[in-house]
Order: sequence, then C-alpha cells, then structure tokens
Amino acid sequence: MSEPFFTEVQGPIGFGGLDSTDPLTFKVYQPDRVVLGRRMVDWLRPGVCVWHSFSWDGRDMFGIGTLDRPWLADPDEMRGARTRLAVAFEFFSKLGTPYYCFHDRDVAPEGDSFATFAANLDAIVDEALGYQERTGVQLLWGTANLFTHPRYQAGAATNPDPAVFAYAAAQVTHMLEVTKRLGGENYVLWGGREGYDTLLNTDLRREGEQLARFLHLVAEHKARIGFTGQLLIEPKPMEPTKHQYDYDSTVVHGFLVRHGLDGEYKVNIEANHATLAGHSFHHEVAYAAAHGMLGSIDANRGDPQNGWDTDQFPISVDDLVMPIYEIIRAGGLGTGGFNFDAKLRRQSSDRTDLFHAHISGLDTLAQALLAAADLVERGELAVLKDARYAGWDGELGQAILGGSASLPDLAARVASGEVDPRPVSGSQERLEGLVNQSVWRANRGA
Ligand code: XLS
Ligand code: NI
Ligand code: NI
Repeated sequence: MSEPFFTEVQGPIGFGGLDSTDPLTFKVYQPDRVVLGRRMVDWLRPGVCVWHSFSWDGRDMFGIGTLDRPWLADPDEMRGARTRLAVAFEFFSKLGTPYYCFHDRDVAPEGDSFATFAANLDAIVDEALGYQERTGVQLLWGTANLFTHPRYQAGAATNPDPAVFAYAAAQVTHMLEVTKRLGGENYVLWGGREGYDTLLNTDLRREGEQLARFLHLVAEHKARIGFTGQLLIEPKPMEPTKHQYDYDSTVVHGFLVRHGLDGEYKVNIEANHATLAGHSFHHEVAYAAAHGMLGSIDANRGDPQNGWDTDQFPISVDDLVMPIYEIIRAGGLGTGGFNFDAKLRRQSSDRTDLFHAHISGLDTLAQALLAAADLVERGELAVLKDARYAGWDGELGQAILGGSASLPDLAARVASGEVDPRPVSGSQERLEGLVNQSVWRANRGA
C-alpha cells in the first residue's frame, strides 16, 4: 500500500448529528437509518466519480490546475494511474460510500495505440478488482470516454467517418467487458459529441440511423458476453456541441421506441443537464419514472446565474425533495444510485475539500430523502392527485378509454346536456404548501 494521501482524515466518516462541530462528520446522513422500510444507503446508493475528483486538476479555459493531484503530472503515466487508483480507493473507504464510477480513460493512460490503451486499462482493472475486494466498494457504472480525443471531434457513433464509429465500438466493447469483470451494476452512454455544431455540414437523418445502429450493437454485445447490468443513456441538450441528440428523457424515450430499443435502455438523469434543457430535475425524473425508464442519477446542480454545466455539488434540499419523492414512489432506483457527477470549485484547493463537498452533498440528499419520505407517508399529495383524475374511473372516462365511445357519441352526450363540465381548481399553492410542510417537518425532526 502506498502512503495515505488524505492525511487529515482518518475515516470512515461517522455520523455527528446537527450539533456536531466536527466538519468531518455527517450531520444527517446515517447509512443504516431506516426510512420507509429501507436503509438510507439503500435508497441513495451513493457513488463517487473518478473523473471530476481524481482525473481533473482544476484547470479551466482560462487557467492551469489549482488542485493538488500530483499523479496527473507523473512522467511515468502508469505509475501515476496506479497512484490515482490507490488515492481514489483511500477516499472511497474513508468517505464510507459504497460505489464509484469511471470512464475508461479516467483510470488508464491512452498510450500510442488502441492495443496499448487496452493493455493499460486491463492492468489497472486487475488492481481495481483487488481494491474492490479489500474495501467492499463496488462499481455503480462504467462508461467509455468517446468525446475527449480529437478523433471524436465530429462525434463517435454519429461521426461522418465510419472508421471513427468502429473505433468507438472498440472502446465500448472493451469497457463493457471491463464493467462486467468489475461486477458493475450499470453501463452508461453519454453522447457528448453525438450532436452538431452546425447544420450546414450535418445530415441529421444519417446520424440518427448511425446512433441507433450503435445502440443496437451495444445491446447485442451485452447479451453476447452475459453482462447483466442495466444499460443507461444520459441525456444532455448541449455542451460540448451546440445541440445533442439525447436532448432530454422525452427525446431519448422517443428515439428508443422509434428504433425498437425501448426495454434495452433506461436513463441516467443528471440534475444540471435537466436545467440546461430548460426543465427542472423533477420533470426529468418524473418523466422517466412515468415511462419505466428511471435508471440512475448524476447528482449535481447548476448555478442559476450561469447557463452551463457547472457540475456543483448538490446543496438545495428544496430542489431534491420532489425528485426523491418520485424515486420513492417508483420503488427506488433499482440497480441505479446517486453518482456525484460534481466537481470542486477551482478555489477549493485543500485536499480535505473533497471530503467537505461529498459530506455536504450526501447530507443534502439524506435531508431531502427524509422530507420526501414524510410527503409519501402523509399521502395527501398522492390522494389529491388521484382525486383529480377520479372521473376517468367513472362511466364516461371508461367509455372513452375503452374505445366504446366514438366522437359522435361524445358529441351527443354534450348536446343533450348529460355532460357539462365545470372548471376544477388545480390548487397549486395548497400543494406547494404541503411540500414545504414536509420539508419543515423533516427539518424539525433531524
Ligand atoms: C457530462 C456528463 C458525463 C457523464 C459520463 O456532462 O455528465 O460526465 O456523466 O460520461
Ligand atoms: Ni453525468
Ligand atoms: Ni454533466
């Protein structure tokens, strides 16, 4: 074992409660606390991502790295990769969260050929297996990075050049197998460059067909190798390209149905991507839950003053109560979890800041879980929503839905005065009050 990197933290982070003044304790998150019959950790299934936390040094387009990530500068890249893996697992075990996630190139140097990259990745994966066994930390999902290298500048599956499609296929083939080897519970496809910068050079029809073919190939290979994890598509409307094809859950759903792929894929919903699409995170989760496509969550947030994917750690309970309410009502995330796809601010340059960020993020999720559970338990919201649609269970509603009422039948009922609807209040403010009351009750109880 190498020397500890996070020397100020002994770990595992314990529960301190709200009165604790020790910043390195959870204030709300108690993994074993039972909420609505399930442990907090089993509702949330939290994970840490390798890319933002260990493969990025804080650089932005105006400045060089500010974060202390010395392995990124190791001239011996494989040695650097091994150090990173050791530090990452030190962090996961000290934080005490059960899962992690990574892209192939987050953990292994690319080298100068695909064969070298594959060999580098396999060597790191051998070590990762050992760390998983020793620490009990598991892989929530794996993914291939099909957006950083210049070969992907015009997309991966949607590239105008089929050779790039083939290269992406090679990466995904390998990474699916790696994910299986590591016992990963899901496999994610985020199409960062599957979109366009200008329509002047883009054939939308072709690119859609290519993307569908790629997704079929991935599903086929999953079956071929006997990988039992869930395939997930992560919607995002833009950034890095001007327009991305996997715009939001609704668009992804339509695409999957159109190409006979529904049933094979669910969605990995990222809070900040929802807001980039002009939706709320609640909308995205509710849509996915309503259509049986809720897979997993990338936990983060944007900044209302900025229009881009700032990937900040979640901090607002208010923003999370309703998404978590939907998740509870859907029976949980299944094989999914809450992956912190979030990065430190560039000025958060102490090693221990990574702990503060994840502790605060997890406490926020836990508090929102308590409020959402209260809302589920009190039940008024669900009762009022059901009551709003009660007419559809009656004779008229059933006649319409069952197909026994034609347009002229309905017209006749209206003309005779038998059917004469009156407006009914939607009572939005009353419902908003109920949500707030659950937030406040959870605050009082924590
Ligand atoms: C970028 C995405 C990315 C995916 C994994 O915006 O969130 O990090 O989660 O490729
Ligand atoms: Ni993400
Ligand atoms: Ni993102």
